[in-house]
Parts: sequence; structure tokens; C-alpha cells
Amino acid sequence: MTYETLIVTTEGEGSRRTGLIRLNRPKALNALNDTLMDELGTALKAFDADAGIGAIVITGSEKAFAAGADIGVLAQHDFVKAYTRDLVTRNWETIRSIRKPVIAAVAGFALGGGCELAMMCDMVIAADTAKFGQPEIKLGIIPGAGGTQRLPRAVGKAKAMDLVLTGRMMGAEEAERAGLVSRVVAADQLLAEALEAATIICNLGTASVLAAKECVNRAYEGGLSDGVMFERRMFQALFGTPDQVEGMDAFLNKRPAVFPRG
Ligand code: CO8
Repeated sequence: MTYETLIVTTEGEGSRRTGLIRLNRPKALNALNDTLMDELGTALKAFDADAGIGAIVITGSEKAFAAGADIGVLAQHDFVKAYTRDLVTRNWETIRSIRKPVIAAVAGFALGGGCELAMMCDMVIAADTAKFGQPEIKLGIIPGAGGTQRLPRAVGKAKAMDLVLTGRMMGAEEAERAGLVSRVVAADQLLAEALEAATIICNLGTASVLAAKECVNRAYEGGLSDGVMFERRMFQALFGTPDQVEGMDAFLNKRPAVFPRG
């Protein structure tokens, strides 16, 4: 499949590879339009359905992960068009429904919808050049793809209010301190670091990786007692899997684990 706004490849060898999606609208700093969002949904779903893919990395360019929704398109919106045709805001639930781990590798600007896209991923690895922000307020609107909801969960109310109300940008170091970012690395190491993390995940047990992602998302989205019970059941369920048998046997016999694929 060829894409107009994405470069989609796979990386790595063996029975499990990484799906790599590069946002590719360089002239508009990867601004998110309907074509890009549709293509992103298609590419993510294809990787999620492919048993040969163990993890997915989404990245942009050196200058921008994504500078937000395409303001040229947004400027033509009125409420009825936006509401009835789900313009620009469609397809976000597809991203959320992906079961395999998705890593955002962010260099440069991750603003508005770009910051929201990074926050929808399971891990954010940032180059030291990364700048995060929700500048919608400066356009007379507010975040529309989870920014007012995921940002406070990630960085707390105080910093979320600061960013959402002033529209200021936050650098990579501040974003890591605040809890938005998993790691900060030198810009020239960004993709290598993200792919290395993805390769580690690819070589782990499928069921335990999916269960771990589901459980952490429970913590992020729900209450504590419900989340603890969900985790306990998932923990118990994994004792029926070949992954658990292999992982523990490998440890006890002092050999590397080779998790079954199927
Ligand atoms: N939309 C459309 N075009 C853009 C966008 C954008 N969001 N951002 C940058 N561009 C274009 C510029 O217009 C410019 O095009 P041209 O060369 O044709 O004039 C080109 O990219 C390069 O940009 P600049 O010349 O401005 O580059 P600078 O390095 O001077 O500045 C900035 C970079 C600071 C990133 C600046 O471009 C900027 O402020 N961009 C807008 C950021 C913004 O406000 N983002 C929020 C948009 S609203 C939003 O995301 C709502 C989300 C709703 C949910 C659904 C999402 C899909």
C-alpha cells in the first residue's frame, strides 16, 4: 500500500519486527489533516493485525513530530460540518484501539494534535530538541483530541493548566521531569533508541506484553480498586500461557528466554 502523507516500513529481522510509521508532510511540519489521519489509522490497523509485527514506532522529522491539526483546514470549519462529518477529529479512537505497544519518537514540535498524538502512544521517547505544547488557546479554540484530559493525567493539573491556558511550549527536559516523556535522548540517537526499545518488546511474550499495556491503561483511565482487580485477574490468567512457562523455565535454567510465536 502506498501512502500520500506517511512513509511506512518495517525494521528488524526474524519472526518479530517493528512497524515504523513516519509522518510525512514536511512542508506543513506534519500538520494533521484528514488524509493523514485516515492513513495513520489504516497503517496502524494493518500492523496491529500482522502477527510478524511486535511493536510500532511513530515518528516525524527532525523539525517536527507534528505541529498540530492543519490550521488551513480548521479555519474552514463550522460547527455543523465539524460535528456531522467528524472532520479532523475522526479516527482518534482507532489509534486508541491498537493493542500492540506504540512508541512515539518525537523530535522538534509536538503541538496541539501532535502533542495529543504523542500522548495517545504508550511511550514517548523525545529528542533533546522536542517541544511539546497545546497552543490551541492562541487560535481561539481548545484541544480537541484529548489534550485537556490526557495532559493533566500525565503531568498533573498545575502544569496542564499552565500549558493549556497560556499555550506555551515545554522543552524535552521539562516534559521528562513532568512525566510526559519516558526518556530524553540526543536528537541523532532518537530513532535508534526508539527502535531498540521496540525490538526489546518484540522479543518478549505476546500475551504478557498485551496484558501489561491493558493493565497500565486501566490505571491511567480508571479507579484504583477496579484497576488492581483487573491486574490481579490478568496476572493470574498469564499462568496458563506458554510465555509464562518459557519465561520462568529460562530464568531457572539460566538461559535466555525464547518466547513462542503464533
Ligand atoms: N497547520 C498548517 N500549517 C502549519 C501548521 C499547522 N498546524 N504548523 C506549521 N504550518 C506550516 C506553516 O504555515 C508554514 O507553511 P508555509 O511555509 O507555507 O508558510 C510551514 O508549516 C512552516 O512553519 P513556520 O514557517 O511557521 O515555521 P516556524 O519554525 O517559524 O514555526 C511553529 C514553527 C512554532 C510550529 C509554527 O509553525 C506554529 O506555531 N504552528 C502552529 C502550531 C499550532 O497552533 N498548533 C495547533 C493547531 S490546532 C490543533 O492541533 C487542534 C487539534 C484538534 C484535534 C484534532 C487533530 C488532528
